[in-house]
Amino acid sequence: MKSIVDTLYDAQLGVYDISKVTDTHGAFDIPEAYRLQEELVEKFMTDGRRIIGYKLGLTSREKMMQMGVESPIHGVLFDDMYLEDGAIHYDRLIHPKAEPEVAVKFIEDVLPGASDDELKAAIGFIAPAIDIIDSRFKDFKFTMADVVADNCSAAQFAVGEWIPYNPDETDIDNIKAALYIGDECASEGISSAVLGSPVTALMEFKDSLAGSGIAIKRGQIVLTGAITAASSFNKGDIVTNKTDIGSVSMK
Ligand code: OOG
Ligand code: MG
Repeated sequence: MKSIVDTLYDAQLGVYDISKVTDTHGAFDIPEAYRLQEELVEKFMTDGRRIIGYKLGLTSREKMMQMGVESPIHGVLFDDMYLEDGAIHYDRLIHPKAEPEVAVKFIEDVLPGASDDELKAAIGFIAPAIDIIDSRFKDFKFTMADVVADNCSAAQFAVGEWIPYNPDETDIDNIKAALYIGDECASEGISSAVLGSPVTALMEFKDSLAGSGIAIKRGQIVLTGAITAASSFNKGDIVTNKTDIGSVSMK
């Protein structure tokens, strides 16, 4: 029988959906799910993909309710997921959905065990972002262990213009965001929906890495998690996240 990692890897590269691996391979816990994610990430890196940051997921109540899970998760962003020109690669997507998010860019390393203040001081820029999620599981139905092993449904993402972040001045908790599919507003929300503040989500993420030896590196991007529930879209749609700090579109 094919391993969990090979099953997820093949589904992603072959662009087809699969049953939950907790059904086909039996239940496993969250630490094991992160171990599988790491193995999957290593397999992709052997193919030449490069880690450029991380994504946080299920950080808002709306997303937790939509997906039926109850605590935040994290995954890896690769260089070829970044849509610098906003052109969506549909040939790599099974059943994509879009989420309005706030992205941050780090200008200093955040070492394991860093304090909250050190983390804040290491954030150089923030920007509006769209996270395209594409669960490899049928109908986006999964347990927390499944979705963690599947690199948190990571697929592609776009980021708008970066603006400087100042921990004392930037009001990162009150950014209004509205996701448009074409001319239609699919969802709207405010960045405080993400655990009260995207910075809180980042702090929890940093703390969760403490035992793993992984550091956030200078230059890396982190998607801080969906502000609203995710919305489906189709080929040809212009998808836009309109926010108080600017907008970003993809097509
Ligand atoms: C998991 C990924 C969730 C977010 O921002 O909450 C996520 C999923 O819903 O498929 O990216
Ligand atoms: Mg997301």
